Amino acid sequence: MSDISKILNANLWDSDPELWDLIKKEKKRQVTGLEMIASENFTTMPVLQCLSSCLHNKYSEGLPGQRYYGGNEYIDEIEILAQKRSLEAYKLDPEKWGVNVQPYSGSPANFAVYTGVVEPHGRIMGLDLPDGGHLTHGFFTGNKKISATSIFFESMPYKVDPETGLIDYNKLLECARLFRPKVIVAGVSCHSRALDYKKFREICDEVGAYLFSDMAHISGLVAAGVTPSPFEYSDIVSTTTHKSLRGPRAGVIFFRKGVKSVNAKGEKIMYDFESKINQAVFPGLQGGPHNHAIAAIATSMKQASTPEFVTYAKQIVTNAKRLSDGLQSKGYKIVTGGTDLHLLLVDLRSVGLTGAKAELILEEINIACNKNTVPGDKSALNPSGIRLGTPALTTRNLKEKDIDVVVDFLDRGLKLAKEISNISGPKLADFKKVLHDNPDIQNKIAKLKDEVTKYSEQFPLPGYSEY
Ligand code: DSN
Repeated sequence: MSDISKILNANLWDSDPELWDLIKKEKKRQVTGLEMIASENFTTMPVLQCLSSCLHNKYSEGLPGQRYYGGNEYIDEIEILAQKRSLEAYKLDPEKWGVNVQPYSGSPANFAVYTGVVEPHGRIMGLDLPDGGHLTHGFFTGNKKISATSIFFESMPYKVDPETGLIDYNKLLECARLFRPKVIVAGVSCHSRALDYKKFREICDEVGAYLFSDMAHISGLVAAGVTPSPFEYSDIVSTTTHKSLRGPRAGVIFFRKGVKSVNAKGEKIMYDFESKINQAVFPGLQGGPHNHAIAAIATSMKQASTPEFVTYAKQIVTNAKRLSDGLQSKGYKIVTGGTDLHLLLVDLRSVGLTGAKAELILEEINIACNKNTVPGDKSALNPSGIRLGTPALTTRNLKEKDIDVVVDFLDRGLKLAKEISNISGPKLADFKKVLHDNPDIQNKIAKLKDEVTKYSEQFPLPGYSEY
């Protein structure tokens, strides 16, 4: 074989053992740990096969039938299939809804929506990041505009009630009346309750705003019909496809089209989102679509339309409720008192722990989660809670009885964190020092990690190769 042929045809494991070794280590981490990051999942073999297919090779700027390059006969068919299946997965009438499947992921999708329908420095309201919103819904701090949404547009946050943890819709209305936003975003990254889309619609109608729902976290639950759908009340809906939907790392935007209303003279007023959003995605913000990801969207939307997926989505919620009940029975405070969805937020203030310490100890015992602000937290840099989700564990076929075992692991891990904190005092640096240097603590961590590892290994990732 010539040198060039060797490079072109070699297996990754032969041509780049250094990288291959790292991939295998990551695979081992995924198999031997409990993945409880609420936004993560293990995607399916068909999705992975699309992602590593020849579709990756093709440039296809533009939309099907209107490409800037030749050779897109099959790419067009694939994108049209992805569009059709995306509408079908959410039972949308193609006369009334359009869809763009090209956004690279959720953040570019959201920025394309703002770029398309809000003028520069136009006004946007979204749930504040520390209250469970997303960066792209307009996050800024007292001295810095953090998200590009707050740099290129004017954003104003709405909040949750610090006592109940629930969205304060009255306050949102009051602020919206003053701020007069062009867009109100209904969407969350860390909120365990279903949103009241009807109420959002009423508020939008009163202040003349578009209702833009970002259903990224819950799009699998919406497709399965196990949580209220944003489509009935929204003008525009975006989603990532890799969270509860279990598809590829990508984004999708749905927008209303067709007749919006008929005026007094009998003239039809049409929605005008389609060209604005399509043009914002390309050529406004992106270049060539990721065709391998678009194919993977197509196959994951097909999966999401099956009875098996409904069973999966129901189990995600059942598992999250069981997790919440189990933790509450062991004395932990769950923000809002429980969950309707796939995640929950544990408020650790009453047990004298911080989110950072909890995240750290759980990582030490092979449980992945993330520290998170809880309502009323003074500092976003030192949050008081952890966010736990069940989509990934449910993909690995954990059921209620298994969640009880997970609750026990979490409780033992958090009690160990408390023991360390009692020795170290409040500072995280001192906590880390005790965690790493104290032989008794190290022994306890090693024992618990071993139990978690052995338990996790009983739940293989179905259909997966060694990478
Ligand atoms: N990073 C995601 C999450 O964890 O919620 C949101 O994009």
